[in-house]
Amino acid sequence: MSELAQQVRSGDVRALARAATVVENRQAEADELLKELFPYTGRALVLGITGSPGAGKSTLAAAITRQLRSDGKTVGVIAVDPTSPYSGGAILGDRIRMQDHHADPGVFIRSMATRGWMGGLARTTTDMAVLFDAAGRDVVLVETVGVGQDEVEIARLADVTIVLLVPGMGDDVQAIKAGIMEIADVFVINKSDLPGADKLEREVKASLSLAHRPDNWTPPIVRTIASDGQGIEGTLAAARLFYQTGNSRSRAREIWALRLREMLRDRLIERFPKEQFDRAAADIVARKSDPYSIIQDWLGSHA
Ligand SMILES: Nc1nc2c(ncn2[C@@H]2O[C@H](COP(=O)(O)OP(=O)(O)OP(=O)(O)O)[C@@H](O)[C@H]2O)c(=O)[nH]1
Ligand SMILES: [Mg+2]
Repeated sequence: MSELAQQVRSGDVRALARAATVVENRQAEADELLKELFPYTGRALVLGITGSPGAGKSTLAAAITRQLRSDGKTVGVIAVDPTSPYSGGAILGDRIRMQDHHADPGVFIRSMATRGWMGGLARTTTDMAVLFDAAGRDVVLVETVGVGQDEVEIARLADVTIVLLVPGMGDDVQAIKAGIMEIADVFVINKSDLPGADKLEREVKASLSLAHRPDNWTPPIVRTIASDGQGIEGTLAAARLFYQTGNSRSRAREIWALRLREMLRDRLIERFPKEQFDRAAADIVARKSDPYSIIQDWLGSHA
């Protein structure tokens, strides 16, 4: 085993930070490192937290972190910010730091921006979760803004997906539109100090009664006031219940089947230099060749 992998395994926080950079930047050694570490994974509980901008995801993540720390658990936090490298992640970092986790080696936070390439974010996020798992983190929290298909994909990488809704924002309708409704294993009605929580709960219940999940799980609805630390134990209990029923396992197989496809596609494409695509495109446009022969040829020489 490489020295870095050993240090990560031993829980060395500085090594974990170095490894996280290797993974995030997809340096050449990332695959080797993850290969070494993968056998030591499968122990962490990976919780995805998703919801509209400002729903309170970071506040909830910080409150859950506080709860887990007082239970003696170690935590890794991945904040995925698809829009800006500065907002979500930095806010989460600041907030957690403000609340006594500064200099606590039991909390490791990494925020990631897309840098304009959505396609790879789900993959990098999973790799990061693998890394944190191998490093012995008991719980890995993944915060993503649930607005589009890519966020939904990221959310699917978690063992348990928590969807945050907020009263009085028409969130229920938005959630259904974005396909968020189907991915929720646990619904959290955050900001339940605001008016409209009852109405929202009724609406979520109504749409749940119409949905049918293949695993027959009915997502529980938990109310929280994350900013006051209320409802945190209930949220964790609901997430653990889903995990313990074994539902996460069967979904893990689906997720890996999808992920393998994505990895195969990525790896295959990475083998061909960009110029080769450009040249081939020029040949196609000039009718010197056709896309079918080109692909056949490429696959033949790279299969
Ligand atoms: N009233 C009320 N405000 C809350 C609650 N939870 C969070 N907030 C506030 O809502 C605002 C947004 O919270 P964040 O945790 O930053 O929300 P977020 O979903 O992480 O936001 P983005 O990462 O920017 O999408 C902050 O001002 C919080 O203090 C709550 O339960 N009740
Ligand atoms: Mg946030």
